[in-house]
Amino acid sequence: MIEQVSEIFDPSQWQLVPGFESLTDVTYHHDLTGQIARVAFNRPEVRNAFRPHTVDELQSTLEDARMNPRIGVVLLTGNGPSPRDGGWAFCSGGDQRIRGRDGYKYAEGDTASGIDKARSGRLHILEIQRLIRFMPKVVIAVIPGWAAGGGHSLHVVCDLSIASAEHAKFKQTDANVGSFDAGYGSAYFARQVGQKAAREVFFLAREYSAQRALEMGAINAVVPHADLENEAIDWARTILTKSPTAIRMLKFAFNAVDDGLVGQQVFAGEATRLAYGTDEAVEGRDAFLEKRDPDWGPYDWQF
Ligand code: S0N
Repeated sequence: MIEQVSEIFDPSQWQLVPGFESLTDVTYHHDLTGQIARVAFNRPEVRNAFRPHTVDELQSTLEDARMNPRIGVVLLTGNGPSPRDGGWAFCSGGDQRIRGRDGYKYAEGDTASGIDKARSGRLHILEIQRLIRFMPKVVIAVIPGWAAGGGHSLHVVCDLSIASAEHAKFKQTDANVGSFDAGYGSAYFARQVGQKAAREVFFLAREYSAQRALEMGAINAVVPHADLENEAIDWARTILTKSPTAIRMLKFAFNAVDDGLVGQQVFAGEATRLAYGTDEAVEGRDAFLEKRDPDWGPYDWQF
C-alpha cells in the first residue's frame, strides 16, 4: 500500500514510479494504467513554496513524464493540508527565506553572501514553465489551496486549471516581495484574462476566490474540495480517449500564436515528424541512400 501523501489523495488509484522513491520536496505517482502522472509539491508547512531542490525534483519528475510514451496527461498539484495550521496550497512561489541578493541558497548552510556562484543567477523555475509549456502532453493544474507568486505563474502556464471551491485562493504577490515574472506569469496571463484584469491582479496583489478566478477566465472549473483529485482524474481520462497526435498538434497550435519563432519551431517540428511518415518523404530518404534522383511522380502538388 502506498503512502497517503495528501488528505484528498486516493492511494488505491496510484502507484509509485521506480527510481523516484527518495524524493523529498515533491511526490511522483502514476495511475494504475500508467497513462496519468501526478506530480505534487510536498512542502505544505510553507504553503508548498519551492526552493532550488524542489525545482530540481520538479524537473526530473516532469521530464520523466514527458519522456514516457504511455503518459498522456500530467496533474500538477500540492499536497496538504499543512500539519501546522491546516492550510492548503497549490504553491506559494519561491521560498523567500532562502532568497539572497544573487540567487537562492542551495544547501542548508548557505548564506546569502555565500551562495554557490556556479548555480546562482539561474532562475530555473522558468525552465519548469518551459517544460510544462512545451511538453506534448496536457498538464492540468489541480489547485487545492493557495496559488501565489511563482505558484500563480505555474498554474497560468498549465494547459488547464481546476480549483477547490472551499480552499483555492489566488494572489499575485510578486510586487509585494520585489520579484516579477515578466514572461508567461504576467504577459501570457493577460492574454487569458485581459489587460485590465491582469494589471489589477499584479498591481494590487489582492486575494481572489476560485469563483472569481473562474469568472475572470483564469481557471476552467471549481469543484468541491473532496472531489478535486477525482475530477482531475476524470478530465485526464476523457483527454486520454482522444487522438494523441491531435492533442499535441492542438496544444502547440494554441501555444504558437504567443510563442513567436519558438512556437513556430515547435509546431514545425511536429509537422516534420508527421511528414516523415508519408511515402513522399520516404522516397526522398531512399533516393539519397540509393544514390539516385528522387521520383516525385506519384506525388501531386495538392490543392
Ligand atoms: C501564500 C500566502 C498568501 C498564504 O497566506 P496564509 O494562508 O496566511 O499563510 P501564512 O501564514 O502566510 O504562511 C504559512 C507559513 O508558510 C510560510 N510561507 C508561505 N509562503 C512562503 C514562501 N513563498 N516562502 C517561504 N515561506 C512561505 C509562511 O512564512 C508561514 O510560515 P511561518 O508561520 O513560519 O512564518 C502567504 O503565505 C504569502 O503571501 N506567501 C508569500 C508568497 C510570495 O510572495 N511568494 C514569492 C513570490 N515570488 C516568487 O515566487 C518568485 C518566483 C520565481 O522564483 C521567479 C519567477 C520568475 C522569474 C524569477 C523567479 C525567481 O525568483 O527565481
